[in-house]
Amino acid sequence: MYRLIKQEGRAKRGEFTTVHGVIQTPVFMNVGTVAAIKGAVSTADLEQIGTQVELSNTYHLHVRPGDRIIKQMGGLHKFMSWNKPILTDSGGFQVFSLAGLRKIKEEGVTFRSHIDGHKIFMGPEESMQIQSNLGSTIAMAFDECAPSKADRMYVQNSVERTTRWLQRCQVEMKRLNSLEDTVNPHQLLFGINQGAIYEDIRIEHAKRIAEMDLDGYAVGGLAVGETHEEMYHILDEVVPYLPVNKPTYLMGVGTPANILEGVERGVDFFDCVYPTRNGRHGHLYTNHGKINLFNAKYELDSRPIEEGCGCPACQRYSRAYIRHLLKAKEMLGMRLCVLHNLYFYNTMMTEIRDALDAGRFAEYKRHKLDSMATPLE
Ligand code: PRF
Ligand code: ZN
Repeated sequence: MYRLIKQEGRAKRGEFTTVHGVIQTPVFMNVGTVAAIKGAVSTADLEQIGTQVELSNTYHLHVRPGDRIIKQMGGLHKFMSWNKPILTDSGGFQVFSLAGLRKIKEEGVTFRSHIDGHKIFMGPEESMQIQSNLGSTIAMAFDECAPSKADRMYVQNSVERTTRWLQRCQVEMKRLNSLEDTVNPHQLLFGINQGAIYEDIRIEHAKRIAEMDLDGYAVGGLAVGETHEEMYHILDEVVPYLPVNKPTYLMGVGTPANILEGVERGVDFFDCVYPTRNGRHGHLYTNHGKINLFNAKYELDSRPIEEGCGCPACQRYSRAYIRHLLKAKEMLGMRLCVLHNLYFYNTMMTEIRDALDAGRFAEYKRHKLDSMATPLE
């Protein structure tokens, strides 16, 4: 149940109530693809750094350890000991981006496991069944994310099939939620808008799915090779056709700047591997831009990653020490960097919500972008 608390231009400040708790939006979901946040970050850590929603992947968990095992263990929440909301991506995107040799048909997609190469079939029903076994709070529709360079004819056909898949997802999710031994009988379903960078295809598709009364709407197929300006333009064109009284989710986006631009255009949910992936490589987000701890200039730097940061890394450790850990390939180095980056993202989202509450988002956005573009040293 989504409640629109406040709007500033198109930017939305919302509250999404689920069986696993309330999500304050705009929100950044912390990515734990295989039910683990990369960088040895535990669910206890997530609670400490202000994570509201964890995101896992249908495809990965189906391949290993298997969704049936997770169901037998009482569902994903119990399995990973996380009692707040979880969103699962449908497998659509991962099948197209990861898995080898694939064949797309009306029924679904046949592909090979990236673990052991065995053949797997996944269609809308299979994706819903797997997500139902996981018992996530929010399931994503099974879609095709067309390549950014796909021609118009390909995208048109692909989007039409994605719409038919969405109808099948909705029917199957309804059936699964009514079964007696369902892990989470209140599982929600979000639809996904596609259409590459063809505005008219995007808008037609947005209108179609908006009529379907889903629990939320994602904009997929962006951040796949188009320019930032193209992405912002598509959001300008498409978000107005998605229901304002439902959450909007921009999949796989992005940098802090991308998120600020997304919020301005009406997005509620974001997710991205940047804070975890960059953290593992010693790339850290600060209010004065990104820093790379491998840089020699931090060898004797006794300051925390960021002065005034409340994260577990900055509360105790110096840049010099964390740099040493990274260079020594100690797991603690990666862990501290990932904790800082996730804390940075989560804290930015809190600031965004506070700014929206105060009717000062435009001002906040300008200051944050200015500050991030101005290095300290
Ligand atoms: N579809 C799905 N998951 C996604 C995407 C998509 O288009 C993207 C695109 N950035 C990220 N994750 N199902
Ligand atoms: Zn910090």
